[in-house]
Amino acid sequence: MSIAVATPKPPVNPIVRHAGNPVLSALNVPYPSSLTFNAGVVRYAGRYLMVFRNDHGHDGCGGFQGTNIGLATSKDGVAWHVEPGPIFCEAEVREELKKTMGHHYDPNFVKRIYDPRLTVIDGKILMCFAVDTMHGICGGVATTEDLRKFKWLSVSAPDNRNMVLFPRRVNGRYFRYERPMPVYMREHPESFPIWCAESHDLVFWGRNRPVLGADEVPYANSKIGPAAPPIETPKGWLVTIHAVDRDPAKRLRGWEPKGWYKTYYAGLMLTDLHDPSKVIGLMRKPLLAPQTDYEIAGFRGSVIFPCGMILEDTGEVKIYYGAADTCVALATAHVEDLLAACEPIGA
Ligand code: BMA
Repeated sequence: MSIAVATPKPPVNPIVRHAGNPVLSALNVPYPSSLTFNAGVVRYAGRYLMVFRNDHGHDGCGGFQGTNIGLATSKDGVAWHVEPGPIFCEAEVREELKKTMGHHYDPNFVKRIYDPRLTVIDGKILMCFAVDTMHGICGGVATTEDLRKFKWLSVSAPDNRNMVLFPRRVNGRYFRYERPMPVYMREHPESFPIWCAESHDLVFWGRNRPVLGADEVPYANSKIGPAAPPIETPKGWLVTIHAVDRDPAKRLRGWEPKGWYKTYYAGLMLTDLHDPSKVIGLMRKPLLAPQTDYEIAGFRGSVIFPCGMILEDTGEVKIYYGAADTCVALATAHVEDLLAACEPIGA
């Protein structure tokens, strides 16, 4: 009689939440802070650097004073020390935008910047961010030597955000994913896809084209967007996405006064190394679905919003995500497991 031996299957969901989550919250911030989330992270000059969105002065009823950007540093990517003051405030946003827009600038133009993502290209730190303006939401790219002073390189036309830069040029050009959100000509409201754009100098962006549609992501019925800047592997660019399931019949936990009914998942895709507009693999289930208390309860409950991803020399991948629009959490996986989780597309 032969005994059947089960062949081990690759892990269905290869990711593990850090036991000490959240790794950063308003409690760690030594200046006014209500919500500390959506953080870009890079490894730079022997340290980990995190820029995070800091919403301050929330009154608990949805009103708040403003948003600035904070900086935290770490030796291991797990324990973080927050610098004494914010690195980018509303006043600086207005100044930089004035320079970028010239005589088209209106003092009421900008409201705030938020959701920063970091990328190191050729040893230089670049930051992408969203800007809320009187004309709509725009996406910006800035460069900085020291994370104290920023030079704005470009601000997109509205409505666009969630820009993430690739860590190197592809076919000689800088590359980014982005998520425009035009509402006209759309069959389903908020069904926004991920797009890409290319640039010779990080200032002028063109060759815009769609990459992945919300309808291609099985667990999304609404918008999707790029999450953390992509990491390079021999098999392709590994890219986290966020994906939204919108159900107005649901009232999810949280203290968003308008009512909150959108679940944000983290997802994963693999794109072609030589043509990142081409998706070659997709994880059919969420990489992370809200399940822990810090992901389910907060300002907007059931939100997972990655903005940072680091590939360590050991093959460990650290993924930093905003949880419930309230704090920053960390999850880890092995790069090979992440690659195995992406089902081939168009093979
Ligand atoms: C998105 C952005 C993010 C936010 C997320 C969940 O549309 O506004 O800043 O984290 O919604 O509320």
